[in-house]
Order: sequence, then structure tokens, then C-alpha cells
Amino acid sequence: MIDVTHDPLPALRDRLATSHKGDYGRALVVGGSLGMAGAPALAGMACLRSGAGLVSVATPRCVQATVASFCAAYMTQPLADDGERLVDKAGQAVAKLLEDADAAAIGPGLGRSDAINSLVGAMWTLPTPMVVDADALNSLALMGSSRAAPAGPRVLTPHAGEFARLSGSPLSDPNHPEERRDRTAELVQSLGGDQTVVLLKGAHTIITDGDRYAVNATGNPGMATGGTGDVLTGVITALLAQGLDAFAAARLAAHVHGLAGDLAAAKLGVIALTATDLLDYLPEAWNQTT
Ligand code: NPW
Ligand code: AMP
Ligand code: MG
Repeated sequence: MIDVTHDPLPALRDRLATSHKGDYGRALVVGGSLGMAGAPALAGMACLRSGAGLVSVATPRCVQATVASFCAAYMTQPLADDGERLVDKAGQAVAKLLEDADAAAIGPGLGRSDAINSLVGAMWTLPTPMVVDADALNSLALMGSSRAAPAGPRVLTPHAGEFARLSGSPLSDPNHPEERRDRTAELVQSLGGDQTVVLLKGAHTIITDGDRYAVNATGNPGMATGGTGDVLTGVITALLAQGLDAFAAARLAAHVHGLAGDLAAAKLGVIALTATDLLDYLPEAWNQTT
């Protein structure tokens, strides 16, 4: 594998003076459940803060109003639920929504159920570029070897706990650089697909497509707080929606997300930092990156 850690970062295209929102991609975030309305909202807001032209959040009807109330700039779509959790009809609704999306994310705050496993299974086989995070990673793990190869670009974003479930065994040392590199590359191989990327989170986030890898240098322990991963998912989704390939999107997003965390920590300290602070510092992080 080639180490591209020190290669120049990928970049977003310059915005033409005459451009319009349709030029910057339609992004769809699928997530949320009773008690976890914040996760898809964080992802949706991060998506907007990372340049996506139009953002929709598809979320169970029981939390749709709550998710909508977090941000006036994204749209929301209801998924069928029984008042508490997603029901099986949700898969058909999401497949329709995906036809209009340039990129999607699935997982933040979704929860766990048979209906969610079916939804994730259905989305996995669609061609739309997609970030697979959080509870969607648990569904993928349950599919095991019966899983088909993905039909389009995928960025999977496990933390060490999700990685253990997905790969079938924990890292013996979650911070060991060579183990992180080799185990993520093995996971990419076992998932299959033409453009599959695994981004293993943590103090030294690693991104690999099996041929190349990069270790991210930004970020700090203030980011060890609920919801920061949901923000990362939104950033990657926005970059996929703007046409970056899976490896470039994951690499640039990890850098900017960690930089937003570093800027926030410089001002606020690592103790008080919250995931919403990352949203507030993403603009400065983008200004320093582009
Ligand atoms: P431990 O505790 O260290 O022994 P889960 P989750 C293990 C949503 N959220 N980082 C750990 O073991 C997410 O989107 C909603 C983390 C534990 O057993 C998901 O949908 C929020 N964990 C859902 O919550 C804000 C590590 O893994 C397990 C680890 C669950 O996501 C918060 C934790 O994994 C949250 O984002 C590591 N480096 N290493 C909202 N505002 O709506 C080992 N573990 O059970 O999948 O829980 O990550 O909290
Ligand atoms: P999640 O566990 O899904 O909420 O994701 C946590 C996010 O915060 C990931 O992007 C991690 O890489 C980042 N993060 C957590 N702890 C640290 C740390 N000690 N140093 C740098 N980044 C961290
Ligand atoms: Mg997470």
C-alpha cells in the first residue's frame, strides 16, 4: 500500500460567479430515531457547512418535526414508523429519495431493528455514493458474508467499537499504526466494490481504499464527545455530493473536521467542546483549507 499522508490534500472546485445550488450537489442523510434526533441533524448541518447545494434529512415521522426544528436550511422527509421505530416500508421510500440524490449518508442515530437492517441492505445495493456510519455499520456487520459487494462508492466510518463488530474481531491495540493500517485494508478487501473506503476514527484517523492510505493529522481529545462522528459523516457526504471520489472525500473531510475541532479547542478548551462547536468552526476550517 502507498502512504499518501504527505501528498497535497484534495480540493473542492472553485465556485464560478454564475453557479447555482444545483451545481453543488443534492445530499440526503438517512438517520434518527426517538431519542436520537440530534445525530441526523448534526450530519445535515455539517453537510450544509461543507458546501452541499441542497440537503435533505430523511428521518422517522415521530422525530421529523424535531429534526426540522434544528435547522431551517435543510429539508426533511418522513420515514414510516410505528411511533417508536422505523417500519419496513421505509426502504421503498428511501430508494425513491436516493434517485434524486448525488450522495447519501446512512446511519446516524438510526437505532437497531430488523427494519433498519432491511433498509441498510437495500441501500447498500444502490449505486448512489454513500457514507455508511453508526448503526448502519451494525446492520452491515449482521449481514456478514451474505453481504453483496456495494454497487457504488462507499465510505465506511467506524470507530474502534464499530470496527470490531464489522470486521469480526477487536483491534488488539486500537492505537497501533501498523495494525490500524493492515486491519482497515483487510476490511476494504472483504467488503469488495470498486470504490470502497474505510475511515477508522480515533486519535490518528486512517483512511484507506486498499491501495493507498493516509493518516490524518488534525483533531484532539476534545472531540471525544457525543455527536462529533455524526458531524464527520455530514462533511464527507457533502464532498461526495460535490463530486469528489470516495478516497478524496474521506481524506479532505477528516482534515477539515479535525481542524474545526482544533480551532474550537484553541478557543474553548478540550473539556467544554461539543459537537455543535465543530459546526461553528467549520467555516474557519474551510477558509484555512481552500
Ligand atoms: P466502551 O464503552 O469503550 O467499553 P455504539 P455510539 C465501544 C448515535 N449518537 N469510540 C464502546 O466500548 C450514533 O449516531 C447520537 C466509541 C461501546 O461498547 C449511533 O446511531 C447522538 N466507542 C448511536 O448513537 C449523539 C468505542 O463501542 C461501543 C470505541 C450509537 O453510537 C451521540 C460504542 O459504540 C451518538 O453519536 C471508540 N473509539 N472503542 C445524538 N445527539 O442523537 C470501542 N468502543 O454502541 O455503536 O455507540 O458510538 O455512541
Ligand atoms: P464518533 O465516535 O462516531 O462520535 O466519532 C468521534 C469523532 O471524534 C471521530 O471523528 C474521531 O476521530 C474524533 N475523535 C475522538 N477522539 C479523538 C481524539 N482523542 N483525538 C482526535 N480525534 C478524536
Ligand atoms: Mg458515531
